[in-house]
Amino acid sequence: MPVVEARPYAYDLPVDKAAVLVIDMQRDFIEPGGFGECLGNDVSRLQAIVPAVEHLLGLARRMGLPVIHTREAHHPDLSDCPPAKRERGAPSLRIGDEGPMGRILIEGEPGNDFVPTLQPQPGELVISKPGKGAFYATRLTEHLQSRGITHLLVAGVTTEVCVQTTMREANDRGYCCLLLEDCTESYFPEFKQATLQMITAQGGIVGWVAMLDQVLAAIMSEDET
Ligand code: C5J
Repeated sequence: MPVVEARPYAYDLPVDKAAVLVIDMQRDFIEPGGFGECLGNDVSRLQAIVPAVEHLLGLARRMGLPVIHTREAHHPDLSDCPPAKRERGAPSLRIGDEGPMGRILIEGEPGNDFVPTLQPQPGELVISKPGKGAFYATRLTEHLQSRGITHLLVAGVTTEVCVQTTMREANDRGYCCLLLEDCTESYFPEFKQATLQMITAQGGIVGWVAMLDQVLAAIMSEDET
């Protein structure tokens, strides 16, 4: 079995029980002119990880690992959006309002789609989620159980919000999660670093962290033996 040099210690990767989980690589969070930028965020930080996530998807597809893409999305009538989520804060645009790329966080709108180079391929699972965590109000658990998945290689944005929430949910459900440091990003670099520390503290209380190259190295060294 490949063993990834990870933090806080080595991560055993049973490839027949592993899937790649890509969180919310959506145009509205990542592209200039989208909702994220409209809120005053520097989206170039998030754009910078797109090539690494492409590499991860290429690796998964070559190896035949299941790939799951999530997107934060609500129904057009907002029936799955709690008022507390829509009314929070004093943003210039709220969920469901018309934004630069269509209605904010509404399924089917251009900004809600994945960035062009990270589009799902036929046969890959797409989970639309109304919350930050990918397990809340979705059928992700059932999908993972039906495929015998126990290990998740996690990527996506933003590290401290939807990625961390999903990892904590997965951890509570018994999944062994490895977060790929160069395949995740935040608008706030200090939040990313704090999240990596929180995940790996106390003997990996939430999971493991490694770079994509460390996963590649583990797989290649296994191939050579
Ligand atoms: C946020 C996300 N940040 N995908 N969504 O609201 O992290």
